[in-house]
Amino acid sequence: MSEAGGRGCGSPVPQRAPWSLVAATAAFCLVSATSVWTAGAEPMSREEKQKLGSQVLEMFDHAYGNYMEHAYPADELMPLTCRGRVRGQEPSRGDVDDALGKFSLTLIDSLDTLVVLNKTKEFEDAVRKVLRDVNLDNDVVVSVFETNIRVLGGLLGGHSLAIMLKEKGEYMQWYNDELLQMAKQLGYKLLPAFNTTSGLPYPRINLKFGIRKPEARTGTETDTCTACAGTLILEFAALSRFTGATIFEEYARKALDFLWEKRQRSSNLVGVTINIHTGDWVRKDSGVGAGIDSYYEYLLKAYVLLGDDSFLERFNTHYDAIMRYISQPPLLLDVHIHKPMLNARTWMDALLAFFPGLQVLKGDIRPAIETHEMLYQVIKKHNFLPEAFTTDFRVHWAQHPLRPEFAESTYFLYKATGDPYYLEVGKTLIENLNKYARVPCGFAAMKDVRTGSHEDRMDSFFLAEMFKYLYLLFADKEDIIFDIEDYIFTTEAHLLPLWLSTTNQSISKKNTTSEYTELDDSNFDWTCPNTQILFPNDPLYAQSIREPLKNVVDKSCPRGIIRVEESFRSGAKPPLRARDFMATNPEHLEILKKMGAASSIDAEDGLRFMQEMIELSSQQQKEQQLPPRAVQIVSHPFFGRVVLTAGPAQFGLDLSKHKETRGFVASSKPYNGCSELTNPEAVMGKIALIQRGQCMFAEKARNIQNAGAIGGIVIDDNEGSSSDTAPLFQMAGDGKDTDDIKIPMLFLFSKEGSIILDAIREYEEVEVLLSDKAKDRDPEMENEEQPSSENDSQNQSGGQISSSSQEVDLVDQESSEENSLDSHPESLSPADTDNAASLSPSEQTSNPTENHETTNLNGECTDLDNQLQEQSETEEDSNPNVSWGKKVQPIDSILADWNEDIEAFEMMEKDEL
Ligand code: DMJ
Repeated sequence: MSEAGGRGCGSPVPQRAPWSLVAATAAFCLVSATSVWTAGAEPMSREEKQKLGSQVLEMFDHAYGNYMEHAYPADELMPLTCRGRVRGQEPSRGDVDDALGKFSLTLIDSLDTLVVLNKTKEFEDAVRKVLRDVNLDNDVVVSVFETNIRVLGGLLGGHSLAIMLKEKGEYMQWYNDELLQMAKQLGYKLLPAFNTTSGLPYPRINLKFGIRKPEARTGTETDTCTACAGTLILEFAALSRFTGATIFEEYARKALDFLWEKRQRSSNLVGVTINIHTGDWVRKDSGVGAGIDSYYEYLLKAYVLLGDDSFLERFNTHYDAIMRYISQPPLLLDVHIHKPMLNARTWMDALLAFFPGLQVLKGDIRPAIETHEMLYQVIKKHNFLPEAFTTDFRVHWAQHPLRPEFAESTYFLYKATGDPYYLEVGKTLIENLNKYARVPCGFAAMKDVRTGSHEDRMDSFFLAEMFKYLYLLFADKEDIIFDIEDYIFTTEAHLLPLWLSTTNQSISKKNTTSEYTELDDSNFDWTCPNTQILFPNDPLYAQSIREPLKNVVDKSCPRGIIRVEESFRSGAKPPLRARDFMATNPEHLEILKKMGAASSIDAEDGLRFMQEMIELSSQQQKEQQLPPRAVQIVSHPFFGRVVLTAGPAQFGLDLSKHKETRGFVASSKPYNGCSELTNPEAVMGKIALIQRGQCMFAEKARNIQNAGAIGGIVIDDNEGSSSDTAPLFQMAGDGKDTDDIKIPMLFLFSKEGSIILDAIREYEEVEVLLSDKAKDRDPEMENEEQPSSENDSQNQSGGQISSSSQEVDLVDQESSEENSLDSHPESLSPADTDNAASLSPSEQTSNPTENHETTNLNGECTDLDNQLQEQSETEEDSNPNVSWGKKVQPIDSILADWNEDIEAFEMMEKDEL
């Protein structure tokens, strides 16, 4: 047990915290909650927990084994193409690639997971490989934040457990702090990033050349995110305390001090991005998700690890502000730092799913249960948490890169409440991962949770965090070979020992500013909440908090309604919302004129209105586009596990309205499909593969249809193109009547197309399913050891166009005659790949009220909600295009008129900062 300083549990004497509770659950203010929970969900038997634990181990082996076999020493596994992702050899994905430093990222990030999962032998091998193979001196520009949390954190977590094992006397007897030496080398490589007047680090650094040298190719950036600058203290302090080199902790403290200084003084919130030279907030919106998340996490955990009260003071100040402005239970909504009553967005991002876990650490269980339950409802609807979802729980960004935050919060809530409900939640996560993300070569990120399509990506945090939290959720004390309660989890779930708090702590108070020692701390929580209050003599307490939220996703109300309702009830007229605006309504025009001119409240309404208009406009544009489709490979050895993101066509069979089309694939001759096929016998009754280019998409469709094909897949001729890096588009017609095209047509980028072409080369017969949403894999599918014969496939119901109805959805298209001379003469329009607003027509009509209802905690909509709902439904139902036109048209002119107001508003913001 550690002797860490600071005040924690155990009021009234400010005694040492019972740190054994601190790390394991990271719940420093919680009693072991198994003693708290006494009833509610059915308890899970030890056998069932062990079964689930073994399942997690098997899944880890599948992910780690495939990485080691197909990708190592590359940074990451590409699980669809079964190879390593080497930076520079794949098309750039932008910022995401800044995590890749050619330093075997996944191996380093997995080190301490191996020990937690009791794979000590594999850990020993992995450490040897890191020492033998990893080079930290590559000429590559990496993210300082990602390198810190994943690589420095990974090396330190590995070192922490290596010395623990060595001390136990069986494994790692040869170990001589080699990982720590590597960590120190890496620490020194990151230090030049801090060479700014503010002390905030540059966001990127060249591992070989640093920042300044011309060869560095970085150092011109002016902005960084708050989390990027504020998520260093745990790793840097650990490095200082392990090695005695104080400089790392000093630099990390200085960056934190600067961020604290720059907090917006009246709201006590921080923005998302900050200028590293001037300290001005660049993005003044504030939430607990992307861009800020781990800044808050590290303030509280720095207090836990380092025992420095100033970190707790800062955390509590921010937490108070978060709960006052951002928390709108069960939602956590971004606001403006200087106008914190003004929502900055109408959607939430997936990263905020860590927050309930942090609230457990803080000891604030009720809102943690609420937010977690809301997130779980979203997951139950989409199988995974989409990267972003709206306040009425529609998908906003449809990807899901297998993020671990929700599993993390589930684990901490289970530790805090002991409620077996959270074990059932964990079981669902395991099932969904196996059912929807597992592919023959690992686990693939979801490209689109709505279609079930995959991305060729398995991020290292999946191994660093997901398996750790899932395993620990089901593990009993005796299932782990060391006492996890002696450690704290970093944001990447790396383990740092709590005894560091008393080691080499000479510098811990050096850089404290005078200001926060003068703060009135009478409002700060120094002691833990009373469990009698947390669980007030009611064993069903947690359940009673969750219960009213059970239908929150299915019966959701228009966004932002809570605050509108509040003002309505208080007698004030509700502000004009963008979605309700009608340019023909004189009252609306009058309100518009007033906005920004009369009072600050009007100005707030004006700013919100403008934001909503912009969002609405882009949403509406996307709503007119078709959502992406899925090509699922169902034959051996894929059995439906690989799902490729495909672009839809504006002609042919509409897969969102008809059953999927299933069939074997065959290449057409000529491959471009621009003339009558010379191999009709090969494509007859099959899904024809055609190369993009040389003629219109519709022409290709007609040629393969005439040859007897039951569907078509157009494969991009731009080598290397991929839906990971290029926006998907829908194939438009040729400007003529396309009613004659009855078969479904989908588009695949070159990389996704080659997965099918490679499969043909290897397995000859490849069967696919074309659909709007991947079909659930069932055991039957996987039991089909051999692909069925060609004739069989034609006899299957799915082997033909599946529906008797031959209606084709006509989309108003513009003729693109001039395009026909181009090498890509097809008519293109962007497809909605990432915005939930474009639900498929079937989704839009299956539950017409779904997107407009909201619910109070009793699951009922209020009168106001219904009025708004009716209004918006009438407008949309009558004629969507007309209503779009009416709303979209005036935006530009309105914005132009408002330029002055915006400038005035910005001046106001500046003055207040
Ligand atoms: C992880 O790398 C870390 O948890 C980080 O703080 C943000 N989230 C990713 C995984 O989603």
